[in-house]
Amino acid sequence: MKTLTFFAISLAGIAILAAPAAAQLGRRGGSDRFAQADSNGDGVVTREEFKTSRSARFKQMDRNGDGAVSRDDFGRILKFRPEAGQRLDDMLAEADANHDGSLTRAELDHAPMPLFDRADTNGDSRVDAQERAAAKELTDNLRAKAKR
Ligand SMILES: [Ca+2]
Ligand SMILES: [Ca+2]
Ligand SMILES: [Ca+2]
Repeated sequence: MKTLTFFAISLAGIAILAAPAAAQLGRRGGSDRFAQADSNGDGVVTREEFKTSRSARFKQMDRNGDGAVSRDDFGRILKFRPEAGQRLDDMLAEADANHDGSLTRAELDHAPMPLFDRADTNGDSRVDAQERAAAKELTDNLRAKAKR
């Protein structure tokens, strides 16, 4: 009975992770980050919106609520969902300033936003539909090249 309960809990954990992961699956780490960040749906993502969305993702990933995102938050889930581990690695690579494998909120708040900066080609701290499309094309091209 005990193992069954544990299994149920694991499944629940996976389901929680699966929802955002599924939303990201189409274009992992690419333009969907902007779609998610566009909280007022006007097609333009401001730096603030992007930052807020990243912070929400942090909250979601800090599953044990200790104020930092690390492998501790995922534990055995990484075995079942390698893409969750990929997302974790991406986030750490982007923002873990002291490279200790644990991303604190302070680190996140001061982390650069290379994805945003690359997309914001005219540097007005807003990524509009056109810039988003261009960024997407660039990502798609890179991906196509990588496949060759
Ligand atoms: Ca944590
Ligand atoms: Ca750190
Ligand atoms: Ca812009």
